[in-house]
Amino acid sequence: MEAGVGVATAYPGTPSSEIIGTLERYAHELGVYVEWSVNEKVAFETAWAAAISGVRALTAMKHVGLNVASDALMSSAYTGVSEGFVIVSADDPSMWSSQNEQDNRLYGLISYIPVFEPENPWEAKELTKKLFDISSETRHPVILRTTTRVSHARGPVRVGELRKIRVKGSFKPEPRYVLVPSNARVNRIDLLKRWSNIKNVVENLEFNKIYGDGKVVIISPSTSFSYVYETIYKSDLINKVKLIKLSSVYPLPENFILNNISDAEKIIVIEELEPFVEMQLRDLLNRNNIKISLLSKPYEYRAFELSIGRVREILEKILGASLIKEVSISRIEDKPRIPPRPPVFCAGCPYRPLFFELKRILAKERIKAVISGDIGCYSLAYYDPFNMQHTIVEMGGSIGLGNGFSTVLEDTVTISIIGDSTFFHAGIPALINSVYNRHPQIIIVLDNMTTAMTGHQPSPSKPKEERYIRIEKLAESVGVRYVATIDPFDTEEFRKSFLEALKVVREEREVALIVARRKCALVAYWDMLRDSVEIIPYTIDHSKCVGCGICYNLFACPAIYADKNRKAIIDPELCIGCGSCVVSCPFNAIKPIKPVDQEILKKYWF
Ligand SMILES: Cc1ncc(C[n+]2csc(CCOP(=O)(O)OP(=O)(O)O)c2C)c(N)n1
Repeated sequence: MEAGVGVATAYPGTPSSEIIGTLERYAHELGVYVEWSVNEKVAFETAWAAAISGVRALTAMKHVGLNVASDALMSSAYTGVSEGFVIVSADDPSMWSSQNEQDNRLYGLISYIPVFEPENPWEAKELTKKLFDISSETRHPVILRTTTRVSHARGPVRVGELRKIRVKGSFKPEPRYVLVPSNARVNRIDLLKRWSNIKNVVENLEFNKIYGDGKVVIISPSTSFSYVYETIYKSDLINKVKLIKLSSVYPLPENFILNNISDAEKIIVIEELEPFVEMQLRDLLNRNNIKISLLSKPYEYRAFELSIGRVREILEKILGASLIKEVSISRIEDKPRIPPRPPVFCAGCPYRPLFFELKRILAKERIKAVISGDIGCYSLAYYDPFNMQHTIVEMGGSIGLGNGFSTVLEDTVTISIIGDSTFFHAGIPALINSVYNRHPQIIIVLDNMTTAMTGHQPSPSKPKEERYIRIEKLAESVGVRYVATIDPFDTEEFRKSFLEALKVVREEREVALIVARRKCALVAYWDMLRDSVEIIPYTIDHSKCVGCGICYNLFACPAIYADKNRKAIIDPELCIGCGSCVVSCPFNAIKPIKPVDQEILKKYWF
């Protein structure tokens, strides 16, 4: 807001989602256009178009999101921009919430887009503001790369003047926006010229800083710097080593570094993940024929986050234990132990009865199936007691891999399972492929009308000003042979549809798609609380319960547990009155504590 951003777009993904989520709250008041786009590529393109039309723009995504947007990223360096364009890549070392821990600084290298890293919340704000200016001045996009520790940290910031926000721009047609080969070649030369300008700009970046002095120089990018600083400070080494903190990691501020290493005996680079700064530094020393020894962190430290403890280990290994005094770190072991809890579907989650029934159908009908799963809350079905996904690779990968499985696996039914947001994000092209190239698979779209896993951002199936997109209509329009819509709580209906779909896949060798639609339980619950609707919990009739354990072991709602005689008990504090567990009991022992008005429930759950 202080930089005057006019258009901000994103597709959610931890640890990036809070950026647009926060801006969204003030968007209306400030007149900023904020959008949750359908995927990262679309988010990128929307913001990029604004920036080439003279409107300051920001797009934010998690690290793997930049893979989805990477085609656009590459071209954006060729077109350049006419106003500031900041691309936020929120990386996730240690994979707290991700399928890999790729180091997106490397994207700078391949795309010729400069990469900057903030150290803490204060710097994240100030640096972002600065990057808008750098991008405007150099007419080039920039990447702000954060990591989970920075993204999820809280710290004081000083709020500055808000800049006037411009949301409307103008587009001046120029050949550089038309990347046919003849123009792209001109752009390539122009890109290299802009790059040499960017190299000059980073030399004077005030966020690159020097601390302490000594013949040992430690160079560390901002996202790792805090660990290094604290380790050195606590080891009383602050006056024996010189620390160079880098916020501009690509390109490096070469002269700034050269000036500060002139009397160094040793240089150590400490950075999380890949030796990205180190590689560039080796090249810098080589080119300048400088013979200072450059020491790397041991190979195994490429994986996972750094910490004060790990930085100390690295320094001990490189410098010898004697130099490093015992650093006092509060260890996890000192903290109170929290009982381990397996990851489970929430009470009331519509996915539970669906996976429960699917498991029953596959067992009863003796169906050999490969279950091609996807990324979302439903990924939890991989765990006990459901064990219902054989692959989970990347968003949209369910139907995508399903195309291949159904081609090469004999006597095996391919079942692809995907959520609504993931379907819109990357499932549609894979669906079209499976229809056009005839890959018979049963696709189950779990439509809870939200992007639940990342914090309930909108999905196109959630009504927005009465506008929404119906997955079944889309499937019909591309020629899916069998389309059905069911309520996942209605296990009978699901079983019927599934068996019909199975026939289509087996006998007609065509694609079948089932939309299982019911609101995310948390959304329904919050709406009921907001409207002060009474939640009527369920209970167990112990005269009927035989202690078979199906409800707490196989249906596995966290609100149900066993007493010492193995009989089930429902915790009224955790039960949200959904009633989905009723179908799990062969003895009809589960019932509400008083009559439930189904009409009221319908209003909140659909
Ligand atoms: C390329 C990419 N972008 C974003 C994410 C983060 N992410 C994980 S699951 C998910 C969407 C989940 O929504 P949906 O498919 O509707 O399932 P739900 O969580 O609602 O069950 C997102 C955005 C990711 N893993 N990969």
